[in-house]
Amino acid sequence: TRTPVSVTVTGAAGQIGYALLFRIASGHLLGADVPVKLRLLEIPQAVKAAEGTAMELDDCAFPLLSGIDIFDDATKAFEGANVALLVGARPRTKGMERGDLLEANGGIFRPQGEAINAGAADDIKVLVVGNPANTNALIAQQHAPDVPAERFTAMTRLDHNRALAQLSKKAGVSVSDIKKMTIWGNHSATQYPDLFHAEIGGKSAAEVVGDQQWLENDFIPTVAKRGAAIIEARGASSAASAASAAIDHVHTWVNGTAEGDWTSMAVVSDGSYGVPEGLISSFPVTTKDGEWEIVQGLEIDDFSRGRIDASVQELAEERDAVRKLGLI
Ligand code: NAX
Repeated sequence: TRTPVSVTVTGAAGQIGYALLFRIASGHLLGADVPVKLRLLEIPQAVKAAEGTAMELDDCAFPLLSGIDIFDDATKAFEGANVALLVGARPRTKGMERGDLLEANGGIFRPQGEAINAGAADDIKVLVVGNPANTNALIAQQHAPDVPAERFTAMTRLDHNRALAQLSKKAGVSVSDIKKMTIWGNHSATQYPDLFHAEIGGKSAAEVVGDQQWLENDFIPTVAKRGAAIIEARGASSAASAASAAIDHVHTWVNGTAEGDWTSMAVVSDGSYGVPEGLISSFPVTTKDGEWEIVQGLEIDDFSRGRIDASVQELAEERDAVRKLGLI
């Protein structure tokens, strides 16, 4: 039998954690033949709640789950980790300025980056879910100098999946009929879901829909503001859909994108498409053998250029702000 893969999950007692852990343990993260060991990280006040979730995980008797350890210390939690899902973060509360938010999260993601650097397995893959996800990933990455930068990614797969769902409804096709969806930029309201390169039956989705009004005034804002709409309706932020997207992100990264398709991941820029090198920005990527590659050579028209630049500008401002705070 295979050696279990160690998966560290932070914020394990939170609502995304609750939706995520059971799917990891049942084999959806890595595959139905891959045993997993869970390492849960929580703050001391939430360790008891994490223990409760661990009891329920035990009670599922998942054949692939070979153990659960719970920590309130990052260094221990990331020891030997092959996959790290950084979900726990400091949410923005009333009266908090952006600087306060970035600083509070720097206090979480800096030590976690250091802990990953110190003790994670050589093949560590990191997905940051906790917001502001792209910049939290940048902070962690900057404090893990011995880990290849490309192992740090942030999640825009939920935005990607939201875009697939909205387009499938509008075009009256199944989500599996849609290929090459892209989210560009930041996981924030400035993100740019791109229908010009997305395809339905091999044709540009923007052409198939043929409704620029809808694309600009309905589709883009609906996808970009979906998180707020969920909070408004549910009284709580997206949890199961976020967990599902995290599963998709890692599964695709490890198992590869399909021929003729790609996915969206926020990854360290190499300067492609005018995105400054080093920023963790969402791109169209293909994956193979556990590595990602930014899709090259796409033509970017003026409309898309403006949208991508605006979101990337926001990322550059966030990076400058965390630099000024001495967090990177
Ligand atoms: P919850 O508040 O339910 O859970 C967060 C958990 O993290 C809590 O149990 C808390 O004790 C724990 N935590 C805080 N600091 C920690 C630390 N230093 N180490 C370990 N654990 C720590 O939030 P939840 O709804 O689960 O959301 C988690 C994060 O995901 C939030 O930052 C949220 O904004 C972000 N999201 C990101 C999305 C994305 O697409 N990238 C979408 C969904 C979600 O909004």
